[in-house]
Amino acid sequence: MIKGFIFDLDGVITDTAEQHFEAWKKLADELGWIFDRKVNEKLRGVSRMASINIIKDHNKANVDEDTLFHLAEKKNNYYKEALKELSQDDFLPGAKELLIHLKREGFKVALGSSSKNAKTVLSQLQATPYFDAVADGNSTKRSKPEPDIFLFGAKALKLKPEECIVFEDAESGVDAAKKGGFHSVGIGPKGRVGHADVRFETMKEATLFAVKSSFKNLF
Ligand code: B16
Ligand code: MG
Repeated sequence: MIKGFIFDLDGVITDTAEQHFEAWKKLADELGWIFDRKVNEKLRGVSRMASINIIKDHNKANVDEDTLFHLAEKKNNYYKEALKELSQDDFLPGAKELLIHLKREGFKVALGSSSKNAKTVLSQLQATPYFDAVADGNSTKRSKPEPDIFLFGAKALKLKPEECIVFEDAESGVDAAKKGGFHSVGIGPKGRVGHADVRFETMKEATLFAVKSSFKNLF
């Protein structure tokens, strides 16, 4: 029986991929590193430190852990500056409608994001009231594809994994949901989230009616 929903943030509720890209690009340009959209795609749902390691490895650069941490911090400052422009108009189409519908029907709702900026993003969107709990990049040590963030969210909702559906746009996020024993909805192309239990191309198609129809025996 489904009692709760756990939503990834970036790529599900809103899309700040462009702001992340611009911030990483600015840092990479300063360092003389190569960074393009193809590398950026590998960062979807990946934590900040794991992201900078991917970019560093792509450039075959030799950087110690301490410097790497400071570079990631620099990128984060660029990203945070861009977040100031985010507003309640920046929900992905369909996301706000689904959150309102879930509240109205009495489902419990948590956030399950790798981002350490998740609370700021929710606040900029004015989305904080739709969530009963927030699990983010500050909540657990291990990030996706480990299930820890979603398990933290489910625990905060006082629900078991099998009572929750996780919404994810990243391959590693769907892996994390499955590993934790959650039901999963993938948002995006088959090549990325085709391994989820159910997949929708965008959040627009993921209405509560469509979700209930896809998980018939669980409602
Ligand atoms: P931060 P999600 C993820 O958010 C982003 O998809 C990913 O690109 C980013 O590197 C990660 O958050 C960490 O973000 O630097 O703000 O801590 O999709 O898990 O909501
Ligand atoms: Mg995401």
